[in-house]
Amino acid sequence: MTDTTLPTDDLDALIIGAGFSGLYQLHCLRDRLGLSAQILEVADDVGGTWYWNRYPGARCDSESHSYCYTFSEELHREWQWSERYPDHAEIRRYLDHVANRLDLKRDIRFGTRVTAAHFDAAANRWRVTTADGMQLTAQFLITAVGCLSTANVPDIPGREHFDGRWFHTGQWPHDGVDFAGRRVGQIGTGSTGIQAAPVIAESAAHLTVFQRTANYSVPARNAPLTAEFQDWVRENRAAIREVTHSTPNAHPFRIENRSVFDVTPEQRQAIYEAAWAKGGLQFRATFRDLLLDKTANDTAAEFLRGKIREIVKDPDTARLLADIDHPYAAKRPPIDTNYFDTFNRDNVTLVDVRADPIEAITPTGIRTRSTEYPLDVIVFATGFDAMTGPLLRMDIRGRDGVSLADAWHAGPRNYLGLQVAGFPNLFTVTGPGSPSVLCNMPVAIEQHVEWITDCIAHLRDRGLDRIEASESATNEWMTKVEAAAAATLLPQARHSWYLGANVPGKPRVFMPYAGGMARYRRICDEVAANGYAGFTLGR
Ligand code: N01
Repeated sequence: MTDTTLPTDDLDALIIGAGFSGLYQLHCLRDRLGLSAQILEVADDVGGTWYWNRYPGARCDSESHSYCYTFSEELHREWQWSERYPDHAEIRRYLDHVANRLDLKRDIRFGTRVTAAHFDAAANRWRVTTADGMQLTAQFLITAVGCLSTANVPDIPGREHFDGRWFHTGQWPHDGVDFAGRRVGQIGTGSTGIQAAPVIAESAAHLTVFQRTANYSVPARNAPLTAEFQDWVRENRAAIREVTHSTPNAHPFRIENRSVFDVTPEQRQAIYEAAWAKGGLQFRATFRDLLLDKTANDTAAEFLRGKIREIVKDPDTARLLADIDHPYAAKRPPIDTNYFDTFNRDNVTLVDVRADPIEAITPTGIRTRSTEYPLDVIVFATGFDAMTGPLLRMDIRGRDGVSLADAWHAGPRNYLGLQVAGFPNLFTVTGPGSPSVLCNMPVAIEQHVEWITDCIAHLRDRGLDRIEASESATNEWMTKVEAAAAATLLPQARHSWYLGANVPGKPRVFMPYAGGMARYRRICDEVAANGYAGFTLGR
């Protein structure tokens, strides 16, 4: 698989991953700064998370006109999205278009898994090893590995003896899965499971959804884009960008500057109804205090529970679906197409595995404490070892051979989510400690990639060749990350992957920076304007 036509000698920069981050990073370093740079990518094409996530219903929850690059007027003008939310195939087509348009593929080594990256202090080089035994060196190493790319398949006893087929949504077969006539069990009701269940139910003989934590969801209201809207998008790149750059979650709509308590209960109900009818993540933007004040949040939570009870006809099923243990949006809020209505189908059953835990996978199905469910297919919509997983599965070692796994044994620690003390010239695009997953990702990615590019240009312009985050700046930043989360209701979702709680043994640390993308951008700009304050620059 490895492309043997690419040079393997010393490069200025190596980038790991060919998704949104890696592609833009390659373009910036190679075409703007004139560096020698390559991407190493395990898949055999571009796409990043969208290369792998092809499960039924896989579609972006960000609206298409903001789920794209904004750095190029030409790219913006020549690409037209077809739906309010792009599906996985359309996003792959978009990234393929970008890669071809910018002629990026000639510097991507596909089918190449990085297994190790060790910093050689004497040579000031990163020595990178791949699974097929190749060795490459580079001055700068940039991880563009995504936040949600290490599948979390729970270690349920007996899985290896299951006679049917099982799949994790994040590693979905490219030729699809035929559910016709099959009894399907789906474990997991996060954003992925909520997208997948309605589509699986349409073709499966029977779908059993195993729910451990009930979840809120707001209708996506996906639809084809009108020609008028497409024209508006084409002509309004700057205005869309202005909004995505100034809002905390980097979406193309603003959070209303009003408190839940500024309006009467009747007005509030009308606001929630209108947001429900409009659909999408804008529901979270109806009031500024939804994620700050539990009493304010309760009003949205109760509205959404009421919708579940209204939609789902069987009262016991409705009760289980509405029995939600966390504030609205304290976990990443899903949006859906017919999720709750799916439980009105004759061929769909909900099982509460909090009350009746899964004990084993048997050769013929899933056994809970009380019941055996015969199945032909099991779908694990069980999420990811988020944020740190993709980094820690590589053997990354900094100065003095210290491993990233050791440096992060109690949870990720870094400065601005961009650099780890002791790991010079290593940059982590959308790493833990940055807003990343709390945002519309392409906006967060562009900011990181441009900051890293400017930083490397700064070093080169001054004849410097090394940059490393200081310990003291790291300590201060980690305090800010913790304080930003504590100021919100986000840590109240005890089972959230933001906290690492979904992976047994993972340290419970709130990983992303919750202070908002706009504020984060200002902080990063100030750090750069102050000569990269908090970093040590040298030769
Ligand atoms: O994963 P999740 P996801 N037994 O971790 C359950 C992004 N995304 O893939 O909550 C039984 O949220 C687990 O239960 P619990 C988005 O950022 C984006 O759905 O731990 N159940 C939960 O219900 C999202 O947040 C888009 O109690 C088990 C589910 O599996 C992130 O990806 C679309 C279990 C996992 O939910 C991850 O979402 C989809 C076990 N042993 C996702 N282990 C778009 O924008 C886990 N669960 C398109």
